[in-house]
Amino acid sequence: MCGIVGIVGKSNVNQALYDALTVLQHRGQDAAGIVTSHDGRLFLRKDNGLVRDVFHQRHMQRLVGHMGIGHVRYPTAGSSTSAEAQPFYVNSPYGITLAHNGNLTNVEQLAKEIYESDLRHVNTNSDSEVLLNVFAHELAQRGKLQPTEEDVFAAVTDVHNRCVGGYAVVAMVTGYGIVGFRDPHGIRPIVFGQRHTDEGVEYMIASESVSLDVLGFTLIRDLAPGEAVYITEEGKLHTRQCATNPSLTPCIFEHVYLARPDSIIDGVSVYKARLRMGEKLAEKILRERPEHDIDVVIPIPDTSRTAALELANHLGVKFREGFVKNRYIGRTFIMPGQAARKKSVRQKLNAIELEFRGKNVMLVDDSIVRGTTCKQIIQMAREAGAKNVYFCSAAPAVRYPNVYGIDMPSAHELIAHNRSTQDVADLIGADWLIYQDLPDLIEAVGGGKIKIDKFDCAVFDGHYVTGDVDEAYLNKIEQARNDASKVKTQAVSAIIDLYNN
Ligand code: PIN
Repeated sequence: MCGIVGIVGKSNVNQALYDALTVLQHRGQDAAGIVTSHDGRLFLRKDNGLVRDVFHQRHMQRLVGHMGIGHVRYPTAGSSTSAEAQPFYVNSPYGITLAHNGNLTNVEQLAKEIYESDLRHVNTNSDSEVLLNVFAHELAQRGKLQPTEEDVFAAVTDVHNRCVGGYAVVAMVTGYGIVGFRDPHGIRPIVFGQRHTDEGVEYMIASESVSLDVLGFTLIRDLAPGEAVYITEEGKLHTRQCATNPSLTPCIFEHVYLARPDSIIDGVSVYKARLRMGEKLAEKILRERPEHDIDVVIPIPDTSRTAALELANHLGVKFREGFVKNRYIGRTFIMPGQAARKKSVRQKLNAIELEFRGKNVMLVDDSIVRGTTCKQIIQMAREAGAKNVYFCSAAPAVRYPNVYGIDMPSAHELIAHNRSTQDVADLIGADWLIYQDLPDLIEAVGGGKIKIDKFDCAVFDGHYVTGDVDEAYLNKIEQARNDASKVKTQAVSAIIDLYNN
């Protein structure tokens, strides 16, 4: 998962891009980048790290120009080097930079075509660089010295015809404008909005509406699946449906925990969707055990708080904060003679004992993925004196990998893969485990004022909406992830050896 932003302003946009990226930081903490354009020149700064660490005063001063794009990255598959930080750049045609959230499922075939037919070189393993080259090639095919919006939209149509997967994209055509587009299934989110200044109207395209709010832009709307928006450097806005068969199946996991609760995606308030998840869970609990003996509902901070609150309300049970999260986790230093150890849950969360002692507690989390964290949390609740520890997940069991740009473990690392609810309960040590049912989750997200009846729910039901994901593809990504993690482990051991010798 990543965050993207693009702004066409009336004065320098460096600060606004930086601020928007900090608002999107929850979508990726691995790397950050901004590129701006001024007088036909590009200015780029990108590196691994958080937004506040990547950009210093000296970088910001160089990022001049009244249009630009930015990116925060969460590694999706494979290793993540700073060379793969975004935006990416190609010099021909016009000088195009691109930032992308999502994942292409036919990237191997595209990479081959780009090299063998389009005669273009791709320098990293990133599918975003592939996407950029496809877009650049298709725009170059129009053969124009000055591209019009028609040329840009035609190139997006060609991208849709060639690229399969989930993608939300911002690209800047140097000297001309910024284009944003969304895959024909609308899997990943992307919105655009405007703000009025004394010098005129400024436009922003972004992954989530919250970045518009915070910067004083008003939301115009989400991009429809397959649609593109093109804002010229002078500030003229054009939109166009560029796909032949668009159909909205947005990623339901955005609502489970990826997006900020103060965002609105495809017209649905993430916060409201989470409240409804809590309500649905309460109904299920009352169906399963009308005579339940839950004394208190305790959220696992932070995402699950909204669902937990409404769950408690509907059960008529007390809602209490039982865990406090440390917001200032420090770095892990590798000392000579010490192995690198992951920070334990205990360093991040601490229990308030008096909320647990002698009580039957219902812990609520947004989802159970690997099951490693919730197992430790359940143990902490027991050590704090809970009588019984029940656990509920606002999402159904995560049983299948994600291939559309969420960093999810491969199938065999998912605790619920090929396991029943009781198996998972036993493994994580819960006295009772309740998962949200998938139809309830769909109803919670798509059954509010804005009706959406189809979502990408692949992590729950194994149905991949692009239709091209088969066993062989899943095996391949599993292998790639294993190889990448081996490379990482080797790199860490090499560092440790270096210290030890
Ligand atoms: C919470 C994100 N959420 C917490 C991610 C952990 C599953 N985990 C999925 C729960 S927040 S595990 O957004 O960071 O607040 O128990 O499956 O290991």
